[in-house]
Amino acid sequence: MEKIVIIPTYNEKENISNILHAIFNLHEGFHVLVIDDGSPDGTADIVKTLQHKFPNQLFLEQRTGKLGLGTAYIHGFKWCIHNGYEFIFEMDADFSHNPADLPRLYDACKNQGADVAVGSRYVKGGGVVNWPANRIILSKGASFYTRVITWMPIKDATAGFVCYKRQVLETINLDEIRFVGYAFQIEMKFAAWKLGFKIKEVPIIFQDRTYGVSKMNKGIIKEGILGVIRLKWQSHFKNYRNRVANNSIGDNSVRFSRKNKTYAQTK
Ligand SMILES: Nc1nc2c(ncn2[C@@H]2O[C@H](COP(=O)(O)OP(=O)(O)OP(=O)(O)O)[C@@H](O)[C@H]2O)c(=O)[nH]1
Ligand SMILES: [Mg+2]
Repeated sequence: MEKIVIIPTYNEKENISNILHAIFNLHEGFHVLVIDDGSPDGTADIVKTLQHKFPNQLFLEQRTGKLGLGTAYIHGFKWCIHNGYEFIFEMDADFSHNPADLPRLYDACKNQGADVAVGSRYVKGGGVVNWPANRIILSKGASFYTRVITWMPIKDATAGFVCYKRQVLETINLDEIRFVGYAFQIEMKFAAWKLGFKIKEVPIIFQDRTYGVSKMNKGIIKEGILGVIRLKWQSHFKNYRNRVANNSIGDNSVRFSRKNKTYAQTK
């Protein structure tokens, strides 16, 4: 149980089969967990059919309605921890993230000392293809805004192509992660950074989706703008690290020294 890619889906019937084949055709040993939110277009049925072709590699969790990207990932993280995976990836279904980049994210965590590897559009070697100017401005603006407010040293704060070492997801109290859209991606990175984990940005080329429709909306943008300020506020005044650390995981629990604010792991 080494590595697994979580793919949240809502109405991705045009993409889901191709993206799954692209991952399994890498022959790099990636398993996949699809979290489908009751897609009316039958995405989950396509996954179920493919489970016969990829037994013990392809898993499906079905939820009853569109409950949001953030909660889909939290559900997936808990499932992957429970099932013993060591490297847990986030990836979109729409080919914006190139499956061929998965091994580089894995390598950054496995061999280069990263706890979190972020597929980044805004570091040297990264980029965006086919995105309309307004989406680029929104995305770059969100990352810049996040850096100015939080001081988190990450160029692509909203990135959704990520590899987490298991320990990171075990250490974060996932029940305290509240946001749903881009703010969820920022919140996860912020929590990992505040807990002292090493985050490495790996350059990727991001492509706009060719098939299917965007689930982006104004609520997601609003959540991001207000959410970043809330994160910063909490991290100052509400002992953020104690709240966001998982203190209920027995031997692996994380304890904080209030005095010097560093954390130590107990074995
Ligand atoms: N399970 C689940 N998946 C979702 C939900 N919203 C979006 N997704 C999936 O999350 C991934 C990212 O969503 P996208 O619509 O591509 O969002 P985006 O990448 O920000 O925007 P576009 O690329 O412009 O469409 C895709 O695989 C979607 O199918 C949701 O509420 N639940
Ligand atoms: Mg997309």
